[in-house]
Amino acid sequence: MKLKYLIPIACIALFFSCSTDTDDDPTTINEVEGLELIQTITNGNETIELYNEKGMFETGYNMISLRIKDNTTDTYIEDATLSWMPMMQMPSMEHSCPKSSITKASGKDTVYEGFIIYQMTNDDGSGWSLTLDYNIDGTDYSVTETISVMQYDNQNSASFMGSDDNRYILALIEPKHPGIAVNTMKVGLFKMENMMTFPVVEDNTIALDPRMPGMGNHSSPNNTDLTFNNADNFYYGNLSLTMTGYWRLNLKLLDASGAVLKGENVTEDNESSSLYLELEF
Ligand SMILES: [Cu+2]
Repeated sequence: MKLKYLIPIACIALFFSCSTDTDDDPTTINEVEGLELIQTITNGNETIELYNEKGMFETGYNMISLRIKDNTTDTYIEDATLSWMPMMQMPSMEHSCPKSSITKASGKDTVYEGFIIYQMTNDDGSGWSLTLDYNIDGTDYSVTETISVMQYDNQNSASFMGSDDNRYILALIEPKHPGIAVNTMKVGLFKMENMMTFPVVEDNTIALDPRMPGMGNHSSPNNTDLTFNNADNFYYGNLSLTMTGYWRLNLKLLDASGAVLKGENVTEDNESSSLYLELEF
């Protein structure tokens, strides 16, 4: 056959093969696009993949995406149920940390997601393990694997004793990308009921006073205190950042009756609250 006939045939063949791939084959859609692999955990016939934006666990709030691969068929399982238990082994005891349940990521076929808030770690990232329990087609599976949790640069979470003798864990979730603006500030607040149980604390107030210690400890206008949102169980307020640099977000935790559980006002004589989070941009 002459070349002038072959070229159109080749083009038509290419067109059909391409359009077929994108329309019908779900494996060409990358459901973890933009995420970095943290770790894979193999358990018999399944491999569990853990992802987040940075490809590593760090102290503070971690949003985590998971997939379960069936190693026999090399496909991702779409109808599993999962739960998890992070554990830190310390010299004298072991404890867990605040975590969400694991749910199917909205609009995704193969991705599940949830969050874990690591309140501490060892200098070399050691100490933590993650147990994953999952059910596929009525059969239960469980696997435990060592994980690394690195220390985040700034104080993005705080673990403290309240004046009511309860231990609390507070974690900064937003702003993830702060700007010179009034930013939405989102935090999670949990009570350490025991070594394993960290329920959400509802209906408290978190007073906010951001300061720049490197610049005469100046504040910023139009901040608002954080209040509880029962739609998603997090606290929200307005965080005003007037310039780039290091900010100390001085906080005061008040219970539903207005009693101070932790933190102090920033004054001429007291440049920082004992309860604070840090932010640098
Ligand atoms: Cu610990």
